[in-house]
Amino acid sequence: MTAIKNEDFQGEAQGLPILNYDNVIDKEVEVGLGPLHTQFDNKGNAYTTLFIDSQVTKWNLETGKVVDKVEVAYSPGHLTAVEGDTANPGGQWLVSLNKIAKDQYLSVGPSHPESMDLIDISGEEMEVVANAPSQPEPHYSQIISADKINTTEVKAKDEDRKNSIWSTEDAHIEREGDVVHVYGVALRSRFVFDAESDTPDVVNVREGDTVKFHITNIDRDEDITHGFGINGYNENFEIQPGDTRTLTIEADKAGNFPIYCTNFCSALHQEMTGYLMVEPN
Ligand SMILES: [Cu+2]
Repeated sequence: MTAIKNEDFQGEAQGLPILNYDNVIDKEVEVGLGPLHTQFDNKGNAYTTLFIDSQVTKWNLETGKVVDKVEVAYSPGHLTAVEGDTANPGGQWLVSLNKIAKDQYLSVGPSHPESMDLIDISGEEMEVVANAPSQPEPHYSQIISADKINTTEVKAKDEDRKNSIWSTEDAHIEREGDVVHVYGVALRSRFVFDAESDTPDVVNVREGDTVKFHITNIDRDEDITHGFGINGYNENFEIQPGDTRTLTIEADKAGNFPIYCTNFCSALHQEMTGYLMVEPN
C-alpha cells in the first residue's frame, strides 16, 4: 500500500473528499459470500468470516489468493485470533464468533444461545477442534497471551487505610448520634463486629439509625473472597482478600436480620453469620 497522493482525489461530496478507487486499491480478494471481519496470523495470512457461506476463509496477504476454508455453525460475525489484530499475531488459534446456533444445541426456547468454533490455525489447513455455546451477540473479543496478564493476588495490607482494622481484637462499634459505625473483620469462618461480643456477632441499633459496616477481609490468601449479605435489607457485596468495604444502610425496619457470608470461602462458610438487631421505636 502506498501513501495517498494529490492526484488520487477525484473531488468531494458534501464536504468529504472522494478518492479514486483504482488509484488507491491494493488488491481485491474474492473471499466468498458475506465477508465481515478479518484477523491475521504470523505467516502472512488473513482470516475473514463469511456470514452467508457460514465459513471462515484463509487468504494470503501477498498473493490475495484464498488458501483454505472451513465450515462454522453458523453465520459468523466477528472472529478473534491470538493477538490477531496486533503487529505481532500469535498464529496458533482462532475463534469464530457465530451469530446463529440453529440446530447445534437442545432448544431452550424461541431464542437459542449463539455459538463459537475454536479453530487450530497453526498448520496450512485450518481445523475446527471444538464448538461451544456462548452468550448472545458475541462481539470484539480478544485472545492475549497469558503471560501478559498480571493480576492483583491480594490487596496490600495498608495500616493507614481509613476504616480498616487488621485483627479480631480491634473489632468495635462506635455510635455518633444516630450513625453507628461497625469496624469489623471477615475471616474464615466468622465475622467479628465487636471483640467483646459472643459468637455469632450481633450489632444492636435503633430503628431510624444509619448503620455503616466497615468490613476488612483479613484473610490475605489469593481467592479467599468473603460475601456480606443482610437478609431483609436486600444488601449483598463482596470483600476481596485484604480489602475493606463499607456498606451503609438505613435501619428503617425493626427486627432481627441475619447477616451471612454469601461467597463460598470454606466448608464452614454457612456458619459465617451474625445478626443485625433493629430495636423498634
Ligand atoms: Cu466467608
